[in-house]
Amino acid sequence: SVEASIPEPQREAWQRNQITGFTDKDGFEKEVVRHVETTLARSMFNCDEIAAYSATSLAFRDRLVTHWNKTQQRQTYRDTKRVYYLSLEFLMGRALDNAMLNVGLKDIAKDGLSDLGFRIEDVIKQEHDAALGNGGLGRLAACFLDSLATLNFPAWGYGLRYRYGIFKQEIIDGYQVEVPDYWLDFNPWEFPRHDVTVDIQFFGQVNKKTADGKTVSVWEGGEIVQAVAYDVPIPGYDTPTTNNLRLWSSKASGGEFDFQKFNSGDYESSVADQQRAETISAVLYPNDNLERGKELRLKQQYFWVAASLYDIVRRFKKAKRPWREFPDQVAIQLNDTHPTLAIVELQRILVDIEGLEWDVAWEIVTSTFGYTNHTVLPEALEKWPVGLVQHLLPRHLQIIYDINLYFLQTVEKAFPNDRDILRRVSIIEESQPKMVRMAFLAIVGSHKVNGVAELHSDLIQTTIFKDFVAIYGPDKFTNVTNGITPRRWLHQANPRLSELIASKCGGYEFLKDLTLLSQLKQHVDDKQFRKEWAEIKYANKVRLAKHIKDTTGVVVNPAALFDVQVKRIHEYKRQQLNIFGVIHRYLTLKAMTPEERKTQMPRVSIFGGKAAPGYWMAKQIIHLINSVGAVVNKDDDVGDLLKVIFLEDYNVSKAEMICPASDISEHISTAGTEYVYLQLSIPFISTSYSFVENGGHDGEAVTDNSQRASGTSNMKFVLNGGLIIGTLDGANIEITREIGESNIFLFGNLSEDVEDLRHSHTYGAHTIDPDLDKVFDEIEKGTFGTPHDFSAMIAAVRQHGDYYLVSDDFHSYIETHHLVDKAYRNQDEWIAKCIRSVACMGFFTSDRCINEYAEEIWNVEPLVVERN
Ligand code: IMP
Ligand code: B1N
Repeated sequence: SVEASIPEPQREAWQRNQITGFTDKDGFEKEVVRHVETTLARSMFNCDEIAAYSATSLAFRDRLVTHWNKTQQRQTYRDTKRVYYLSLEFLMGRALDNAMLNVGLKDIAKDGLSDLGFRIEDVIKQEHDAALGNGGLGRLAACFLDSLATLNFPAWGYGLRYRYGIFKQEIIDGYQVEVPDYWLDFNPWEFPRHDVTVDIQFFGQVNKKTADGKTVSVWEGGEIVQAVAYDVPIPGYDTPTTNNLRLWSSKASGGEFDFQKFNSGDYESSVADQQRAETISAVLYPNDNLERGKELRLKQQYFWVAASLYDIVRRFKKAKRPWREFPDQVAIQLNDTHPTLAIVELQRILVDIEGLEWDVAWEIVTSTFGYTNHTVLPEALEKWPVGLVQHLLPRHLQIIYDINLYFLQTVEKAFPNDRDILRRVSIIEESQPKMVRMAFLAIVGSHKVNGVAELHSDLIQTTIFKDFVAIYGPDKFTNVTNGITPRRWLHQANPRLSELIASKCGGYEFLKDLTLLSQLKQHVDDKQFRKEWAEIKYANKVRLAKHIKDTTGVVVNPAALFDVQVKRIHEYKRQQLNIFGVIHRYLTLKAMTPEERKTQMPRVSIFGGKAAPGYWMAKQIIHLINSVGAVVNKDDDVGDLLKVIFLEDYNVSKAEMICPASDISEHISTAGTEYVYLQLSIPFISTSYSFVENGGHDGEAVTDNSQRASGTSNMKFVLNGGLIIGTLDGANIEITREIGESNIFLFGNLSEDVEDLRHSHTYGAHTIDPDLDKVFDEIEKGTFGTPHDFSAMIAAVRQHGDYYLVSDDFHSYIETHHLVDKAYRNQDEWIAKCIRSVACMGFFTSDRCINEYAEEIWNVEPLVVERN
């Protein structure tokens, strides 16, 4: 056993000195003071809030490390199957608050910090978000880590340790300005593992060598970059299980620069080599749902995948099991196609390095991997030019060709009379230049493929992956509807609501079993309960109003209806529809008499989100929102009746403040496309809607129909007692199924009409909605600044076919907002709707997702670590 390897007296000495960690306020304070004085070398005379944050984090980190070690030892000792979640993005947000809540010692920390002269809220705010992701995909990975640990699964995340996460957004004169996010100045949550390094090879050539009568391919030459591991502990909620997120950082191999060059006086190029190596993990690509085919991106992918696999294989080999047991010990999940090279790399390790037969190796590989697809839009699917892969990874390209060859042979056998299917499903697209289709490679190399919402999973099986369903049968394809962690998105973000819910649901068990929320239904008619619920919402709005005042200078009335749209800025997400709607509201208010105005419902329209730096139209949308705000917010005619706010630098920690403060949130992307048409009946929705896949547009502008995939912020808003206005899209549909049609504001053209509508825009006279026309006229009059600044947004609707159907949906959007205003007047009924909705949100916990993955895809069991 593990213990027996250490001699008795030594073991005793270790055990005698075991670190137990603080359990009460005095213990906590001692640890904080010790860290302030020794680790930080400061004192009570110069302990500011940042120092208090650092010392508190270090105190909690120490506790986590003890559990982390035990968890890892236990997993190694039990030799159970582990899950490895490979994601190029982990949008973690802040760690301290989460650690305090998950460990269950936040109250102790609060009292202890107060003794030492600090308010815990102020201390928490000092932390810089870990923003290693763009949006939904990265945040999903973070929620999954939380659930994996909470449910006691032996699981590791593997990612890249970007020096710069997603940029910080500043709004200057109404425009987005990107500022680098250097977040690593002081990060108490990571442990550099300078002893855990992997040499990663790039470029070079492949040579055939014969040894013992066997010919093997040897990849030689090229350059080596070193991967260094940084570990981040991931605490589960109310469990000692603490998993690991391992992030790789790149470094010139050998650690230093090339001394030969240095000695010969070639300083600059030796420094350049060093910098080139470090460039690999320097920066997160800031595009959401867009692959731009940059060589550095492919380098990032291989660097991260190769280091992770080396680590996984090394760990497997420690137990000295036969190779065929690899899939019994290891499940690897590919978060989108970004880590698809892992399939090729494992095959290379098994065949070239470990000397396994191709077929034996391939069986192991395909049993190990699972692939999650997050988007159906063909243009958004990752493809790499064959020439680039050849240049960077010559051996991998050969293996890809072999994988493809064997795959196409089996297809040919199964479909002997169908030549065209071979062209359609080939991993190599015969285009100019030839391309490697990563999604197809991911499907062929995995045993399961899943989509992220029911509709989305149906869609991939009937459209983009249809041929693969015919080839492999339907069982290879499945659905795991996305979810969110209720620990961060309810308990941490909205502690008072969490407490109120706990008082009605038999304590905090619901945080581990979210279906327990259904007990709230019994209390919908409880007047006192509703009153408390409303008070909490109001307090959350006051908190957001204060933030708005502090950051924008605009005073908003917390009693107004808060209408929120926060997400990445994309034309398909239609922030432009929202702001045109706001202008329409403004014009309507302006046209009213003071008497009429008195009858209107006050509104605060809140926007937030980043535009990809190269996405010009998205940046114009941000500019219009700010320009409208500048005019409306100082117009005394409307006063409190309308305020327009753009919140700078939307990120995870801001989302935690915004979600609990929304009355209504907007999830309003277009339904429609030119080339794929689907008719699906949705039994629980009374009107017969149908669905059309989104797509077809010019490269840079939008390559995202992700809302059709799932969308996860909608879940966060509803879980926090807000209602939503939305189109029938991804998870909106399942939310409707759970909470009922009467608790959601659905609008928009039925997608069966979309094709015709688009067609008429292009070929007929496109009649713009008269109200929208007025909005455009007002913009063109210069009411909101230089009209030229917004001419492209208007032209997109008037002249360029209105691809996103802004005009077609405008009327129904405005009408639905009237319904929202009307419903909000009846506060009692509104609150009842909110409570009923929350009661039905149990399905959307990421715990449910993880259990489904574990059972259907990974075949792993939880491993409970004993408490001490
Ligand atoms: P790795 O699997 O070698 O990367 O180790 C991961 C973590 O598991 C280590 O940091 C240890 O905490 C733990 N661990 C690894 N090997 C052993 C072992 O043989 N006995 C106990 N714990 C181990
Ligand atoms: O993944 C989320 C979904 O909830 C969203 O609907 C979807 O938009 C999002 C390439 C992506 N799909 N594809 C991406 C991100 C970055 C990148 O470089 C693609 N993100 C999604 C979670 O399932």
